[in-house]
Amino acid sequence: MDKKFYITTPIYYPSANFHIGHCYSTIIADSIARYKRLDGYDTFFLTGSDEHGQKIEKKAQEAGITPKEYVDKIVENAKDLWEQLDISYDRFIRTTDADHVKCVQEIFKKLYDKKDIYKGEYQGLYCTPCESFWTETQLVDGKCPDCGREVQLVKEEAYFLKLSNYQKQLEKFIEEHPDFIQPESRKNEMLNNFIRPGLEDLCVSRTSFKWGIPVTFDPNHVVYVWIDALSNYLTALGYCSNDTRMMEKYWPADLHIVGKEIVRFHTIVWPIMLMALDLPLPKKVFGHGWLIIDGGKISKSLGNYKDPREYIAKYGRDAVRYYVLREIPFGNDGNFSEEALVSRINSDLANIWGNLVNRTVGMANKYFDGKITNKGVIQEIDMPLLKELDELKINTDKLIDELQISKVLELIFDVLRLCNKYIDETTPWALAKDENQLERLETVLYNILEAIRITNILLRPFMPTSTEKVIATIHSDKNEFSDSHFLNDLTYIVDKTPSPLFERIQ
Ligand code: ME8
Repeated sequence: MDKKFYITTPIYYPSANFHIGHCYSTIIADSIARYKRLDGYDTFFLTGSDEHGQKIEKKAQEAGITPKEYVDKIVENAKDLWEQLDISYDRFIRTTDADHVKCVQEIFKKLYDKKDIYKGEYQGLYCTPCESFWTETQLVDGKCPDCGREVQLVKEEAYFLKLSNYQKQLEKFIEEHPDFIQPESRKNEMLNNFIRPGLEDLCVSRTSFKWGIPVTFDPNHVVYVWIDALSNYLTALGYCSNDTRMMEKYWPADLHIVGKEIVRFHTIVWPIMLMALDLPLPKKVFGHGWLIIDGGKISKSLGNYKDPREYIAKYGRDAVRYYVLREIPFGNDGNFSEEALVSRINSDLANIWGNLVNRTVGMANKYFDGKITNKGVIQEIDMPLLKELDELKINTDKLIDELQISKVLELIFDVLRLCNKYIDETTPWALAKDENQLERLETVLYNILEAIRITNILLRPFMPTSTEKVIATIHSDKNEFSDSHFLNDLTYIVDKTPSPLFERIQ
């Protein structure tokens, strides 16, 4: 069977410009998508914007423009941000795209015809900023448990999705697929706090505002924004079109990357929609932690953040990518601060990686006029480094599958650190003084160049720009994942005057 990989980010609300938290999910997804592509998977990477709902309607009203004008501006800004961060998405889906609108209408109708959606009356509590319904008992101090703001009592005629019908089936699926919800702690939270206590049917239409996808057979109603949004993962594959190739190739999704606060929608509502549509369920939903600023979640509605472009302009896109990927361990929250970003640039990117490349290229120029081949004078002291290089790809593959992105970078940087230690131990400057040691010296430099080349291949998904620079500096033409092991017979001709990979920041 062909290797395929379908990965998605949440589609974000364009209620305000995207911030570093949105960058975080998108950079993770981009890095994994790039990794899988380089690893030979036919990959489809989807991101986009979730444009309907009461919140956006209100924002547009406040700004005195139509909702579509309002979101158009923010989407343009978002696409520019993704370009600046080198996000390699295959489609940016907008929930206002014609194919999506049509498909959501068809999905809604299909579920209605199957009697999984029925008409009733909704009376309950709604948090507009989160576009979430809550029950009295779910509130915390009478407020929205997700954002802490006031909820409103709403009462309207509405359609409902029969979540209750699928409760047992969902519980069984989650128990039989221990990898479906990651990390494990979120799985337990979903089972114990939400599913096992009993699922109430979900209100899936609204009549009190207009900015949404109309229900075709009852146009006073617009489709609830979460039903609209979750469907994007299918509509982007042409689920409702005549061309079934994308669905056949990519469905089910391999990985939905989401923030921890929306795991609930992705592991309860979404699987139930899919069961009702008789479609297989996604293989994995990964609920990552939040970037925190001064102890609080960075959030559009709190406005406690800077435009990510400021960091990109100041430090470069790869530094921002590296920092967010490296700083936050699997599934945890992590503090975001400019100081920590600078400190990561200095300690890892400049001191370890940049310094290694500079030193090595400098020595290759000084001792061999920039040309290095393998003289094969191996010694015992080379073994730890060669062994690490041998196992590196196997280890990064495993960590990627476990979604331990921070650990992947830690592992690769450990090897770079080991190279710096190897230089200190093999003392090329001493070897250079002895005529009889020149072949050994060239072997040492060859080993280090191999280490630079191999680590660079595996860093490509995470830092696409800087790794291109390294490739150009050492003039390597073996840069595919299939080349990520020690090769004996390369000739390196390094740059005479390379510019530093990363400058130290004062
Ligand atoms: O929830 N730290 O959109 P949204 C880390 N439209 N990630 C963060 C973050 C932070 N501080 N802030 C936001 C929605 N995110 C829906 C999604 S999907 C079918 C519909 C990221 O604009 C994280 O991925 O509120 C979070 O889940 C998402 O942005 C929320 O984006």
